[in-house]
Amino acid sequence: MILFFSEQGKTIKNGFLRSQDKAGTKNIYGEEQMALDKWADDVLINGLKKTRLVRYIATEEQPGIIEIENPKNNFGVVIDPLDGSSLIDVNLAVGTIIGIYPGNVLAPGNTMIAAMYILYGPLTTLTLTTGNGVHDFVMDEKGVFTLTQRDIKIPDGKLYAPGALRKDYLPMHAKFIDNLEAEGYKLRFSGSFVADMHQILHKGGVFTYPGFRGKEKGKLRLLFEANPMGKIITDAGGAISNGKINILSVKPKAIDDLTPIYAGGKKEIEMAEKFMAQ
Ligand code: AFP
Repeated sequence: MILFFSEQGKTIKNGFLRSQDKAGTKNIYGEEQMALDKWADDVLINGLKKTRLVRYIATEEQPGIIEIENPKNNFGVVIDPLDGSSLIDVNLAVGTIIGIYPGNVLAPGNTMIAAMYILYGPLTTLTLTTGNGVHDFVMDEKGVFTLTQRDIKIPDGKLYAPGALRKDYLPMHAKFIDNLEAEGYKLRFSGSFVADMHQILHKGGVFTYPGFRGKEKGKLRLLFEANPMGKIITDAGGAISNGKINILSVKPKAIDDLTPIYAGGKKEIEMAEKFMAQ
């Protein structure tokens, strides 16, 4: 992990300073890549290759699963190197999401042994679970992380972070959102899944990027976004659903699978499933 922050003596801040441009290439979802997306991808992949600590690496920026030669362990890692990269040029918080499996990454999320995200905001923070609670760390100027909050549990709260355009909502989802609004939930959506989920984790409520008209599977990625975040929110006493079932029980078919997401407090996820079943 520290590699990501200190590659060639440069911190992540220097990475942000160095490049805020488009890379001129597209990822497997057809989305334009930022130079920083590619930089973060390279740093993480090369760092993992050097350590040989894992066998499989899949990232949001790569077309296939990378298998490392002569690995020391059988672990598989899924990485969204820079989540929320459309916010880089406006200096809003973005993140890195990582999930670790005991073996190949094309497995249900509930087989993950650890998950974490890093949030690059005014502070760089790390939120981590290895199955024994969710813990927050803050990074100092040397790249060293110090524990700031142990065993985080999602509180009751009334925030909602709704992705997609309202005009494209499916009818059941529209009713769910109407219900949240009627119950007094406050809107908080930045366009960075990591930043939005971090807020939900600490203040309570629900994040959703639903399936919508023309894209019934939604926009977010099962392997790189939903599953690691799903493990974190679940280990913090919350839940994650695709509107019908727990996302963590879904067996991925391919690394680029998409999924509708409802993630947050148990109460809100039960409410979402109730509305989506109508
Ligand atoms: P990137 O990782 O490609 O920047 O995508 C960000 C994201 O997957 C997620 O972080 C946001 O919640 C979502 O997209 C925002 O999507 P919209 O731009 O459609 O609001």
